[in-house]
Amino acid sequence: MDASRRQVLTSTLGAAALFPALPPLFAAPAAARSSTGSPPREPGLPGRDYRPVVTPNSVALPFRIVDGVKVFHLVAEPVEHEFAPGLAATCWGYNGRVHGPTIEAVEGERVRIYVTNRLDVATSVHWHGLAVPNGMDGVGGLHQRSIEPGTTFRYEFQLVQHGTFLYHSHHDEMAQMALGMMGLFVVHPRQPEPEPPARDYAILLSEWKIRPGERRPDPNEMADFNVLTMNAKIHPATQNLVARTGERVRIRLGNLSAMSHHPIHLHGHSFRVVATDGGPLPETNGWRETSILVPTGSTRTIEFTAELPGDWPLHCHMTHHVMTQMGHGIPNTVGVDLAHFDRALYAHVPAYAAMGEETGMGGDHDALVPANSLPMIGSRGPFGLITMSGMFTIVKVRDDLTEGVEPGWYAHPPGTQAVRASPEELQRDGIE
Ligand SMILES: [Cu+2]
Repeated sequence: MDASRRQVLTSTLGAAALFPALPPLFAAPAAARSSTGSPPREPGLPGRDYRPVVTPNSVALPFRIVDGVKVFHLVAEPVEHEFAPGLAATCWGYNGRVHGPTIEAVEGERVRIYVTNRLDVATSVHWHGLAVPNGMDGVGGLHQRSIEPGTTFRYEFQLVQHGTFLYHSHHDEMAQMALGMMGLFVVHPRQPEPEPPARDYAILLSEWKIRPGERRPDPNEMADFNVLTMNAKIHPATQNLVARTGERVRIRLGNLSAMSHHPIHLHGHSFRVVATDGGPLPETNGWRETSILVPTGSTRTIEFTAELPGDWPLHCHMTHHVMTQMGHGIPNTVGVDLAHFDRALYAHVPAYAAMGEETGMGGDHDALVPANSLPMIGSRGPFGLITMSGMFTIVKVRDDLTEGVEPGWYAHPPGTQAVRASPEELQRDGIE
């Protein structure tokens, strides 16, 4: 961090003189250094100074500009939230949403964020990854008095960097984050990118414990999470991402799960990691990936060119993270003749669905489940059951797209789809 940036952060006369020449080891990266400066720059406007990100299943937090300061208002409150049709819970979020709306701003500008607490317990908000004056860092008890119910606190700071960051409760974190109190904080560069990607998406990963039939996420769970979400939705409620063939796509991935790191995998394409919540990565970083581990408490921003038309899954590669509620804690029935069990169990557990049976996994998706819960797996695809749910969405790449219109399922050109082999071709190729 160089002297000018430190001065912005401390607003203390003479701070620059105290640190006239920091050793290179502690120098800020060029991108951050170029963004410093006082006084604050004028507020950036969407469409003029930046192109807003798309947060699937969510929205941007509105703002107003007062005397050159961008003013936001977050309201912490209970929210009835639907994870997917059939599963809803009483969560805690911001401004009527779980998670909170995405905060978007531009580096150099000054933001003032009011936080009103409409919960019946105290809270605070931390700005994850942002270099702010210490007293704005939001850890209740350490940096500030906690925000008591019915009161409004003011956070105010200058944005001295750009990138993908997060905000979340930093008071009774285990409970409040488990109930949903988090959101994305995207800071656009002051100098617009010379070649911005055609698509810019942001996805926040999180995990929950909601026992079938219950209305409240359980914050005490520390291992066996059963609802794994992208922007607080589980497939098939996750909104698809779309791109035209040949377009460059950016996806900002953040993770604020309680206990899990998520290797997010993209089918059909490889991507480059271009930034973390610590800053941009050098363009000379040519290491390409098809899965990127997003540790909890971090962001990873990836970019790729949508080269192949189709419906390409984007999902966590932990197989239990693309399952949902009913996939946990069941007996191992693989290879067992379940005929007797089925008759006996249905009498007591209507939701029971035997794995591998026609009535269970891979079979009838609409088997009865308890009230306010989801089946173990999946959703209906164009060719039957998609046995993934949870932390799963689809990147729909098309040669032709109409903006704002869901493109539907991909139509595979003749001869480009796996099909059941005919006896003739099996014989031709010597397959027994
Ligand atoms: Cu995962």
